[in-house]
Amino acid sequence: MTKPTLLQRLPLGQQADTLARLEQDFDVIQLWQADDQDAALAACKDRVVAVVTGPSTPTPAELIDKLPQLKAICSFGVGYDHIDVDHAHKKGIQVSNTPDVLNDCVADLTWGLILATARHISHAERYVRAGQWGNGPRLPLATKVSGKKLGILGLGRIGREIAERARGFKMDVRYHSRRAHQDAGWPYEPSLLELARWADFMVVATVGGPTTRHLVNQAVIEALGPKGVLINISRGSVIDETALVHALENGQLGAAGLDVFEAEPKVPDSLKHLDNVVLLPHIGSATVETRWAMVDLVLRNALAFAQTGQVLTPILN
Ligand code: 8YV
Repeated sequence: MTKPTLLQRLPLGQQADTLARLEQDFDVIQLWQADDQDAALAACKDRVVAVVTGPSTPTPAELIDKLPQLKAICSFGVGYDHIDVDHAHKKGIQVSNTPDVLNDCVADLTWGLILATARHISHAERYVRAGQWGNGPRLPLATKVSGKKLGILGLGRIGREIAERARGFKMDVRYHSRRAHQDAGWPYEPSLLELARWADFMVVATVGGPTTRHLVNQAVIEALGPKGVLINISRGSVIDETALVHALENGQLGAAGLDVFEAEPKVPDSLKHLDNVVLLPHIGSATVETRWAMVDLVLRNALAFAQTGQVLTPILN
């Protein structure tokens, strides 16, 4: 019996193991291996029923429309702003992501960024490596973290893990999101501007995409203020990066810790010259354990679709 065709658009984990698992139920086309990807896509487009994809290989409506038999899109990562999910749903195509398995690692990295930014860890390390300890100017004193006020924008699964970890730092937590969560153990702040005015530290943990684009604008950044610290572990698009750079350069914002940027992997050069900024290359989920769990969940979604017609972790909106 011929197997349904799956289009794998990006490499995942240990290639041999991944391929062997997918080949149990699919005829797999590894698109990224093709010398001419357009030709390879044209050759298989009329029989592809499932696609494995991720943030580095966007799935807009035009691509979905090129695949008339498509029934499932299985994406690597929890964020799905790189997929036209509404368009897929209108055509009856299921879309899955990899929720939950990365919550701990992204929340852990958030705390790494909070501490590195407030306590000048990266700056201090550069200072030691440059031989300035004992020879150069003194490092400026840092900002205390414990006991401060933490505002969280977006209290989803990751936002909650970030908030849980704040207990150890004896911090006062409030959050803002589209609506209050009745089961949340932290006070809801209906105005993002007010949250920024109140907070010492503000963490962006909301979804990306058009609904949240530039939610953190100049007014919000200025409300956080010259002593405020802004952390972003979600999507660069949520913060107006031009306004952020301007505020950091002009002392209207104290400091920023960023794992994500508007035009990744491009990072504005002006940010690289500032010592009150910590810059990371989108590594929130990048541990051996979590990346393996993400790959495993992508494969389980694809195989569940082949075996039952349903993915395991569908995106429902
Ligand atoms: C990326 C992420 O998927 O899950 C997400 O939404 O942003 C990350 O885990 C990962 O970095 C691959 O690009």
